[in-house]
Amino acid sequence: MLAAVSCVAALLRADAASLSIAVSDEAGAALEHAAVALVPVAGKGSPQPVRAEIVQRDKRFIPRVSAVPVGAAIEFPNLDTVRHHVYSFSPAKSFELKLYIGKPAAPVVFDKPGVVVMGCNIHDHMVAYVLVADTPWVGVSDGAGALRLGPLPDGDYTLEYWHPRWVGVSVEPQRQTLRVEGEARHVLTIGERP
Ligand SMILES: [Cu+2]
Repeated sequence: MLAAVSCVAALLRADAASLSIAVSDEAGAALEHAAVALVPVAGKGSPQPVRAEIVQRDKRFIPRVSAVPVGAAIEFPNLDTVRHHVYSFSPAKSFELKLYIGKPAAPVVFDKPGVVVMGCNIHDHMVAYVLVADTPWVGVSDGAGALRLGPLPDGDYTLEYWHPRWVGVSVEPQRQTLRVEGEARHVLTIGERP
């Protein structure tokens, strides 16, 4: 019985940490739409394949910014009554979903890390961004500039991040290393340039 209890305690400890991130611009204003991933320094994050969705509605991609683990299968349902033609030329994922309405037959699998920029061939203003990272711990900052990753083990991590402010400047995620222990907090400042 004692052994069982200590085993449960060890399991809880192994995944007891979390990281809360506050994202702001250089003036200190909360910044929405920062894509963030926390990649373990030792070994891989071993992400499980996940499913996600980027909807087209009112000639916009929703969400505009996503963060997913490597291997994620993303559906692109078109809820508009006009056809869209979704494409990307990004090295991390080059693909094309030719003119369609409704849901394409197969999701698009994002199998390489990096930032993927997507557009619509018909509507030039439509654009969406996906940060793909080799870890299960990913997120996007909300309207208050906040996001929380976890539960995850204590340890050393590389924080990868990218923001649409950098469109036209860089589509490379920026990186910094940090140690996460317990309920950790981190302030991330994103300027006009990486
Ligand atoms: Cu379109």
